[in-house]
Amino acid sequence: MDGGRLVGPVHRLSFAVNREKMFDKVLIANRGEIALRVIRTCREMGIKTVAIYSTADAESLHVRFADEAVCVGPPASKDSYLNIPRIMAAAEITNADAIHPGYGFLAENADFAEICGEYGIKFIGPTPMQIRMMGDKITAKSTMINAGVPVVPGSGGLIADVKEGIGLAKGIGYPVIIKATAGGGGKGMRIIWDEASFEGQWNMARNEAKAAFGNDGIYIEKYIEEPRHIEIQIAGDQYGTVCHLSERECSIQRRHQKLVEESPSPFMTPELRQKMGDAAIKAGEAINYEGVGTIEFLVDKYRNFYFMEMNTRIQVEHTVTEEVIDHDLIKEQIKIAMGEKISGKNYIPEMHAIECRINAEDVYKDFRPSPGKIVSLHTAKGHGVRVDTHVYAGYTIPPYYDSMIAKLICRARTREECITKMERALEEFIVEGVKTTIPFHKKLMKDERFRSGNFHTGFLNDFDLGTED
Ligand code: MV4
Repeated sequence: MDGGRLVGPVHRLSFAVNREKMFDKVLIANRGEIALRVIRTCREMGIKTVAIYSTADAESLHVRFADEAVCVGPPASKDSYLNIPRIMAAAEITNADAIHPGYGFLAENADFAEICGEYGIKFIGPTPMQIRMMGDKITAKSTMINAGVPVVPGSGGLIADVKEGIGLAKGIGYPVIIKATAGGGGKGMRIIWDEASFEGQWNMARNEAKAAFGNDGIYIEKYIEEPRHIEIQIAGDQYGTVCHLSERECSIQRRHQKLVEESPSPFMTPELRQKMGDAAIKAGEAINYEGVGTIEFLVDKYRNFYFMEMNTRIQVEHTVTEEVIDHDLIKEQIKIAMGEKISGKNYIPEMHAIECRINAEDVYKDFRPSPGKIVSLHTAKGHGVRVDTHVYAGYTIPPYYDSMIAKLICRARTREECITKMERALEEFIVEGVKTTIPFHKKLMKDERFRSGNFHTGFLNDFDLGTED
């Protein structure tokens, strides 16, 4: 298919009037493990699936396991997984009623969600307006303030110039952090420790934001030192009901890339969960949130918590929540998109789950990507072990996309048992042909600090990997 050219939207009746609520066919606008993850749930729900793929992914399992597959272009993401006209053409020719965007790529692209609507294709996720509001961090923050959700003290809006910034920082008190309103996930942030370095950092932040997002709007906040990153999973239906599905501890990350997530958080207490859960529900209710989403919080050592940002998509780490509450979150997403009501009840973890992200990276070479052919593979198995992956022995990991090749998730009754199980699972997880993050995870599981549960987002800054054995 040469894609590219579009013949205006085909006006179908809105799907709610046009047919039974049930989707007949879903196109998955993604690749890798998440594409496969969505296909699996669709099959269990009796929904046909359409995979899209780039020429680099012809041998990927998501292509094989879908009912149909459409090649949408060459390897570069902008020409394939981000190419909206080609994806819409694929949905049109296969007659898909809905599109699941997965995570990354177009999952938080409000224009894409809007175009789906114009084509009479249901975007499985929030409305374009909800994506836009949460995508702009200043708008998101002011929405949360109005909803009564605690936020980090800060400028409360865009800052016009250095002088205003310096004045505000004085009021807030150093250290402060500069963030880009179009940023998120750590991009375009700078910490400022004193007034002397304000102007330099300000200029750098502005230029970075302009270059990265084409938007140089920035704001400042009090810098919270040594925070934990704890997020609350929420779900909202089309009728305004919002519930929460408990927390995930996501403080184990390196350069803003999460490596390990777990639920419950070892720092959580029933009181804190109640408060953070209430705040997350208020956040969702404030925008009538439709779909599954995540409210990210910074939590300080006194268990004060502050709204950081909202992710309006399914996340990589949704699996740990699935394991501890025993629900399929992709199924929930699809049911919500089909117009089903949710019960409105909240969930608390009944088990402990940990996810280790297995990336094709050389941890001894600064986590440099290690694409190439997987010569042999033995994934972990056994009681309480789950592996979500699109790879197999003989598969070649292409160099064009992110390096995550598998998620290893263990579940047990207690955190201690879960760590023990993870150690066992990591030992039997063998990947030959490419380097992976498995050696990192093995060391982490033995680390006393990790095992104690007493860590924050800076933990990996001084984590000693030792030498390669
Ligand atoms: C902060 C912060 C401290 N104080 N904001 C990083 C990702 C982006 N979502 C916001 N981030 C942070 N915002 C204030 N006011 C520290 C971080 C931060 C961080 C947050 C979560 C997980 C890892 C992190 C690593 C470094 C900094």
